[in-house]
Amino acid sequence: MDILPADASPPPQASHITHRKDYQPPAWLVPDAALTFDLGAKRTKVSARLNVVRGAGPRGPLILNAEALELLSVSVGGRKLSADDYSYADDRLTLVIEGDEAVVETEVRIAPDRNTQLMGLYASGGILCTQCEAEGFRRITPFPDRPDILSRYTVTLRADRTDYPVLLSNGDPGELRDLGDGRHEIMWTDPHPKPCYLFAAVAGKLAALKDSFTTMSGRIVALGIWVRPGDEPRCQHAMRALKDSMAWDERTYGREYDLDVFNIVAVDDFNFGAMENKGLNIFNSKYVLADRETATDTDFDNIAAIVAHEYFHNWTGNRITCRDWFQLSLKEGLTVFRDQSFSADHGSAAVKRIQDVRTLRIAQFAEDAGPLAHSIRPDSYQEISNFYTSTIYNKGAEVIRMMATLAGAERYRAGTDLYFERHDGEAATCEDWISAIEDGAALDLSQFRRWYTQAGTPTVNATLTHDADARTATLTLSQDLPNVPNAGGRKPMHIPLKTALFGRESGARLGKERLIELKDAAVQIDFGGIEETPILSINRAFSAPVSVKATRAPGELAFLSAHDDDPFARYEAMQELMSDWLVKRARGEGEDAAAIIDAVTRTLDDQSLDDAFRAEAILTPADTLIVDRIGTDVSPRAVVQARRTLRKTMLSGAGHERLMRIIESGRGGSFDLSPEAKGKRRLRAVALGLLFADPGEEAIAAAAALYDKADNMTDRMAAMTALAGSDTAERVRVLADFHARFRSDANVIDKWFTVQAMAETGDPLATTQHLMAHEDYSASNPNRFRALIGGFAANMPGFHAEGGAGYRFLADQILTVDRINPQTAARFVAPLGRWRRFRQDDAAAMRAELQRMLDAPGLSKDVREMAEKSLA
Ligand code: 0A1
Ligand code: ZN
Repeated sequence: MDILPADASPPPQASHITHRKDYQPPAWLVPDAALTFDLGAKRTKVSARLNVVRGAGPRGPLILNAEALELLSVSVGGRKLSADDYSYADDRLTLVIEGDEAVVETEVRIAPDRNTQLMGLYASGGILCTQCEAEGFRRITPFPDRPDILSRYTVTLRADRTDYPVLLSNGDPGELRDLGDGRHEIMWTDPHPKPCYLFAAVAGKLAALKDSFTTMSGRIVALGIWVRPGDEPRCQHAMRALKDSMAWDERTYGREYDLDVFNIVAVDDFNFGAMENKGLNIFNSKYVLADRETATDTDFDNIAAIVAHEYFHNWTGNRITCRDWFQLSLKEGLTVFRDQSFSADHGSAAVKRIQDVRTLRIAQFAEDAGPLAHSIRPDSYQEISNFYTSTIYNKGAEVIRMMATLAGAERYRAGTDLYFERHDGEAATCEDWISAIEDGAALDLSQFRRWYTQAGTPTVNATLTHDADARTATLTLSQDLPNVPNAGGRKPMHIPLKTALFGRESGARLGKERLIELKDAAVQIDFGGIEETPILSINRAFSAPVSVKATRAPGELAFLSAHDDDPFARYEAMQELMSDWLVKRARGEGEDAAAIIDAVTRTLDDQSLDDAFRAEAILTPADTLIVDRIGTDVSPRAVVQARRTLRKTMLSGAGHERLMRIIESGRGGSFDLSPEAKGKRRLRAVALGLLFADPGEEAIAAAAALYDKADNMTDRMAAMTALAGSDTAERVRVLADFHARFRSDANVIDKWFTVQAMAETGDPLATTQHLMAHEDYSASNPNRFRALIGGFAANMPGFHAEGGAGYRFLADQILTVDRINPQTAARFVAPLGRWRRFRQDDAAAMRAELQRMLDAPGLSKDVREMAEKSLA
């Protein structure tokens, strides 16, 4: 693979800021685009014939984005232009066109095998594939690369028959024709006008798992999941998920598929999870291939969720796309909400909610409190690829969820029906969505709109008082909006809070759950007929993405952890108990853990709770959440120490025997993916993890046995993860065995790298550096880089080791990968951007690394934006 040496890198470009308020409709539209590809890994020729007509924007020349292209020819109206007739500079090809329409033809040459950024047309292990969102199409052919230009595509693919027997693109295929010279060709026609970021083409030696789906109106859709020959049987789970998704979208949103073909292709080199190209989704192979020997239950769940996500984009993203990239959450927030609902409907809804909230808090709350805070519809950006954030995706989904909560199921559906009716075939805005929901669901969202413009996580303060004589309770609520960068205003938000009261004596719920709509800065709400001391359960099911600070009497959290009938709230009470303890401990304040031990043992012994819930509830909160709670001047080492102490205390409180019983129970039965079976394995893994807070011989033997006898990857990984964190001979044996067993499977070897990079035993930095020298390590494969370097960045004691060596190491790795793949590099800056949280020495060392990156010659715009904003 070609990697430019440092001194050959282009000089840094001045950063350009794009503002939402500057949106102008396009000067030119492209109703039809005909593309012909003469494909080859070293050289590909792309010929384009575009019908262009003037659009509603200001009259001007036709400007085609063109990046990393070797321009061979340009013609307008059949006349070939000389170099004096056009300008090609700064990645733009500018043509002056006299009339109001024209036929523009271009020919360019590109080098897929030198495309290490994985944007545009690139090679992944012998397969040629494309990635165009957000601005990759301009690296394939000159084109006005913006999402509000919708074109009808015909695509001809020509390639060597032996190297590229399978040729795929969007829409419906024509006949495969032999060209007689060792090559063949096929034409794909997509009848649906689409933005160029949804274009896709794939060529390679691929085999498919095939199936079909009959839509609600009787259309028979041919389904194919294309993978390396031999891997077809490992696509069964993805295929099941695809068919479930198609049925679910018909049932739940009334949305039917609209082509005769739907293909998915898996590739090993991919910047993100997957991409929703029209009729031809391209996936990171990690989110397609699965069988019980190689995929964990989490992998299985992720595969189903991502297959669903990309499929659901067909309506929310493709049929209705985004007018500009500021509207990204229009498709992403909505589609995440849809995939979350799909997963909830196909498994344990409570556990799904708990997991989604955990992700939101770890990734998004941190982002929303830091230097990169932005609203879900930002006002400006530099590099659009840096804006595929947890805020756009996960907070965006929470905002949609709140609308659905406010409307109720039926009215929400009326709102979405109206949205599809109004905007099908258009490039729409977030405002279009909000208006459709307002009109269709009969809601007033005027204040609610602030969720789109204001950044930062609101805090809701809650105090409940009880007047025993009057038999009333009064709930006082207030909201604080944080002062974050790009806050976009700090006016009171419209916050839906599911709330209930419980009786301390009876343990029962007092009356029904209420949906309180907090709109004012502060408010009082009265509850009547409250005879016994009430206990407050608020933000049940996490009905709003806020932090709740409730004034609580001692014992209230323990009460809720035992009695709340909302599983999320019950889980939350346990997390709060543990978080309070950890925060105090990390600050050096002593605290008795009796209430936690009591809650943990009670939860473990409560057979009425399902296993997956019990596992989630006894997990200690992530270190990063404790860091965020403490807020400033945090000693990362003290947080790690506090967590270790708590886990040891929980272990001795719960007792080895109780945990051993859980580990042994239900093993050896036949494997299945039912929620019950998955729950058992999850609880077993969590119990084993807790046992390893202070592992004795028995624990080590149990883990080794679990590893050796495992008939599935979930158990095997649980055992290997536990052992990897211990300083034992079994650690060495099991890690070596795992590598030997799975050496030919890249996605499994990624796990092997991650487990070791995250292990807290020994010197994590030395372990990680040692692994970088392993023959299987490669910085140019994003999965492998994420597995090892991302694993290390998540290793608290390793990354935050005293003296700053972990920070220096991460910065070095970012600089290395920046030369290969700037988008991937930029995603690793965030851990250093958290410096404000930490003690002065740590913070200074983190800042120094951010500065060192900025001073490095040839730094990409992507990393520059992240590092600059992190320091600001
Ligand atoms: N739209 C995709 C996310 C995605 C974005 C950019 C990519 O390439 C750099 C790839 C995928 C989704 O939401 O799944
Ligand atoms: Zn998406």
